[in-house]
Amino acid sequence: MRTWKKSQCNMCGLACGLEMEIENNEIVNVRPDPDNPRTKRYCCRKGRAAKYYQTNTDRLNYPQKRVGNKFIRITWDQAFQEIAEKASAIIREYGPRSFALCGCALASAHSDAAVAKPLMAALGSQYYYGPIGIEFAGNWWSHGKILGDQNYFTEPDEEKNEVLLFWGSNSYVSHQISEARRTIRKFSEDPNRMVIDVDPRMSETARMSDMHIAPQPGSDALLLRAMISIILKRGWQHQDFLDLWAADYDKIIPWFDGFDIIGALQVCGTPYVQIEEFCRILSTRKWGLHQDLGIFCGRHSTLNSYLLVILQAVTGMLCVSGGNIVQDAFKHRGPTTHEEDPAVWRTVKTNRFPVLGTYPAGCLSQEILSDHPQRLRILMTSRTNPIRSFPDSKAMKKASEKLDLLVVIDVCETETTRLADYILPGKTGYESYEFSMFQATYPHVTCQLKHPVLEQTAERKEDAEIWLGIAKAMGVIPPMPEYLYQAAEKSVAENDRITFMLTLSKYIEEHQELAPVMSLIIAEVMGKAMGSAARAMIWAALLTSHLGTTGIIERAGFSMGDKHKQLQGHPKLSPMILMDNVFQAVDDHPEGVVIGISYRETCLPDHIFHEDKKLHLYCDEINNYIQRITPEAEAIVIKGEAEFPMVLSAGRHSDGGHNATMRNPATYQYRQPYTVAINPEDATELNLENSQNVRVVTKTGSVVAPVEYTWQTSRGYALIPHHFGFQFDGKEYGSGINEVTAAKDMDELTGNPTLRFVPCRIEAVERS
Ligand SMILES: Nc1nc2c(c(=O)[nH]1)N[C@H]1C(S)=C(S)[C@@H](COP(=O)(O)OP(=O)(O)OC[C@H]3O[C@@H](n4cnc5c(=O)[nH]c(N)nc54)[C@H](O)[C@@H]3O)O[C@H]1N2
Ligand SMILES: Nc1nc2c(c(=O)[nH]1)N[C@H]1C(S)=C(S)[C@@H](COP(=O)(O)OP(=O)(O)OC[C@H]3O[C@@H](n4cnc5c(=O)[nH]c(N)nc54)[C@H](O)[C@@H]3O)O[C@H]1N2
Ligand code: SF4
Ligand SMILES: [Mo]
Repeated sequence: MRTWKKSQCNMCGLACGLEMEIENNEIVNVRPDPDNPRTKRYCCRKGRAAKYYQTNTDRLNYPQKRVGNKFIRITWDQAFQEIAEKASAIIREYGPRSFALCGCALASAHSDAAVAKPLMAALGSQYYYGPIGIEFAGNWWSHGKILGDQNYFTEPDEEKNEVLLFWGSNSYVSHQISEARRTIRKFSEDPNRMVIDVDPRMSETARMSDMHIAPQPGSDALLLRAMISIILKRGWQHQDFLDLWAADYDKIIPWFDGFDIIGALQVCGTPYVQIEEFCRILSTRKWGLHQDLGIFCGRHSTLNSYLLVILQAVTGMLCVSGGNIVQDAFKHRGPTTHEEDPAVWRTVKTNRFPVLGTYPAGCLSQEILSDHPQRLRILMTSRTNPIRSFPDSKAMKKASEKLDLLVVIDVCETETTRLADYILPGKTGYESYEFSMFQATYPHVTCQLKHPVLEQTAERKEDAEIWLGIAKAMGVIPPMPEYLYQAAEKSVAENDRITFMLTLSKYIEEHQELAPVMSLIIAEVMGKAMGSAARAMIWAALLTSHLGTTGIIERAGFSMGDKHKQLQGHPKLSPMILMDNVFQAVDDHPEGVVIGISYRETCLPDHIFHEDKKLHLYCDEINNYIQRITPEAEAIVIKGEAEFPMVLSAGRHSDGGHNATMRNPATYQYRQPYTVAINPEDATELNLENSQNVRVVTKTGSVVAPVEYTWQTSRGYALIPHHFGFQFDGKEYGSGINEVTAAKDMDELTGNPTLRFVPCRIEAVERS
């Protein structure tokens, strides 16, 4: 019998609602879920292809341990026990700085982080690595400086924007904004709205846009400095907004006053008239911005993200309805990192700080390979494949071999599992409970708990449960008393989880030393009662959500109801009673629920966290940095050098492939060939025929790929997709793009890797 079940895609940050048709415990059909309150009837072809992610010839079925060059099958108990003994011994000898955690999230599946991060903290370590340290760090740091909290960053208010601006993002292909293709088409077809794209090449998004600004790759900082200078010079800034909200507007004027606008735009290769018109539009219309890897992995990544916030402020479009807004997700990603705080660890070799708790990805191999006595020795990962996805794969491989202990949790065999000491098989998001923390669509705050749509047939466990198993074996939480399990079971049976919370709080009061691991205790005890640690974790996340005290939840129709009337005035318990009702609704509706409605009118004051309730536009780090962004200095790097005259975009998020998650070649064989895309004029100049093999050489290494002629890319700019360089069913597919990137090439301020600006040369490969 075939049945349709509700689910959610985990391939990109949008977490689109999916309906899956299941027959004989297999996904046979996928369609967008019309009942999903956030994504409605939308999903892209990657969501539709979910069955290729699920059904994989290289699936892992049982725990394995490396013995010599072979892996042998072991039991879960043996795996947990041995991992715990080895990790504990290493930490005892070398201290907690020897331990790092990595990954713990897919683009939109975050349940395992809720267990793994408290485990890391309980072991005394701060070292968390993940893709955040590849993409968002500079942007979050910038918002942290200006708004006062790294959790809140701006996105376009698509419902009300007049202009939708993409900067370094190819959203028509990569999505990343809600209902991307539908939204872009809507703006493009509406005579009163427009799409503007800033991208060196004629991407799919640029082709849909009404205005395409094509700066030289890597020249965005110059362009942004020139644009803000034009706006201020013309007196187009939104002075009322600045007077009302900015604490220190005067202090940033010197960054732009007297700047060589003409010289800068010449280096950018963008005509003055076009840029002036662009500035006029941004100063007179309601615009919203989506920035992505062209900025995050570009040159001057953090400075650019910072200047993009300044651009929003000077045009009065920062945190305002119709402009750029902040989505209120139901859970914070973590506490803001104050890097000046001496309690925040710097990496020992590279002296880097984290942003929102995440260290730069490029540091990982360097920190393992260093000979510092406090170097990293233990790495535990889930839901990531750092050998492929972190900069400099060769260094990552060497580092993995040097580690004393590498534990990898994955659903299938990968480049990283092959180097592990222990491989632990996870369930996919369709075999287990799962949730994403990126679930907002402005002004609606939504929440969806995925329920398993497939039965488990092999010896796999939910990721959150695996982390919990390691935590218990390491003694991070002691055995729990039976009465707590009973209280949890009763509370679940009676739909009254607050009573359990009261019992647990009392237990923690009596065992203060367990307060820091309370979330692990919930995962264990409530996880048992609910049949899933991940399900218990979303309950805990909702119960402690900061939204519980904002009124945002009540606006979506939720109340405390009749439960625990006698506790309803209690300042701590009232929000929990409210949020427990929200959990009930979320658990009852696997298609997702609108759990809150943000306040449009007060977006700005609601999201300024500085004590003076003002925007802090100035900071010393940017002041020092921006002085170096001059046409003369920038031209030298942007124009390239003789040995490496071209620029490689080391990665391209293209239609058929998805990072390294979508390994089954059936999904992209004809949509996403493994090529190096270059402009036909460059190809002619280099005397290259379409489809012939070339070697792309960078200072780190080289890869061989067939040439693809395309007018989509600009002169001097080559692109290789990053989905390749893997084995599937014993066969090799392409080369990993991080064979040619360098771990050391990272943003000066926050350490994002420079993956979209890799100087290279292209050589013909001799035909045999
Ligand atoms: N189909 C598909 N979709 C995906 C993914 C996938 O693998 N496949 N991955 C998902 C993930 S994890 C992410 S992070 C997103 C990424 O989504 P995107 O960031 O949209 O993906 P990219 O293809 O890297 O697009 C970056 C754009 O920036 C441009 N660019 C490069 N250098 C510069 C520069 O110096 N300045 C400017 N202004 N632009 C520049 C490039 O030409 C390119 O068009 O996609 C998500 N969606
Ligand atoms: N040079 C270069 N490098 C890049 C990029 C680039 O453009 N160029 N893009 C960067 C970006 S934006 C990102 S987001 C990263 C992505 O890189 P990673 O964080 O490494 O993510 P994926 O490549 O998607 O790999 C995810 C892994 O999780 C596994 N997996 C899938 N589902 C589950 C599950 O339910 N449980 C468990 N335990 N495992 C699961 C998959 O099998 C896969 O091995 O790569 C980055 N690296
Ligand atoms: S847009 Fe993202 S979340 Fe939605 S279906 Fe596509 S890959 Fe999945
Ligand atoms: Mo990403």
